[in-house]
Amino acid sequence: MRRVVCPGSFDPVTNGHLDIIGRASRLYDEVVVAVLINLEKKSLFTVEERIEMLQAVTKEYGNVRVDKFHGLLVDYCKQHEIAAIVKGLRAISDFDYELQMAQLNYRMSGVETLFMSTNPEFSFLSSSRIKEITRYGGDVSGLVPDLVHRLLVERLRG
Ligand code: COD
Repeated sequence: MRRVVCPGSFDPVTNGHLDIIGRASRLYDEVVVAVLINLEKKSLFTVEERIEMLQAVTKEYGNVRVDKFHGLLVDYCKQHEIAAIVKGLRAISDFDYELQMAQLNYRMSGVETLFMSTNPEFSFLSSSRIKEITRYGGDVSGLVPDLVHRLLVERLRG
């Protein structure tokens, strides 16, 4: 079974994340979307809320499973027999950071990282910008799934 992981914070999932997950799901037998439990970082949505959103928006793919993890991603990969990490690359600024992580992860474990170039339609998207725009009354419809849009507006504008 060719199983890969798409890891992230997903606070919340955007159409950029979803594009990478969907494309990976067409290439591999199973895609595990793994949400990082990071107690040091303040998040808008709880890990459980993020998992529920991800499950709802990836349901149609059929071969995508959503899970959470803490600690090192490569330890999670070993425990779950995952041979590769799939990441989306937006710009040069992502590349420096992602290359270092990919090389460290390989050095630690032999787990490969595969990069997919972002769909240009979503290359400017990040969860933090989405939250900022929504908080100040901007419209992010079309940039996140409808369900996420509703929950964002509810949480940030009451
Ligand atoms: N288009 C395409 N892809 C995108 C877009 C977009 N618009 N936005 C994000 N992505 C992709 C990127 O590949 C990104 O890596 C991934 O989605 C997740 O994005 P975020 O912002 O939700 O998540 P991050 O960047 O906070 O996630 C970082 C990880 C959790 C992957 C990382 O910190 C990690 O692996 N942590 C575990 C601890 C560990 O193992 N550390 C050692 C590393 S060497």
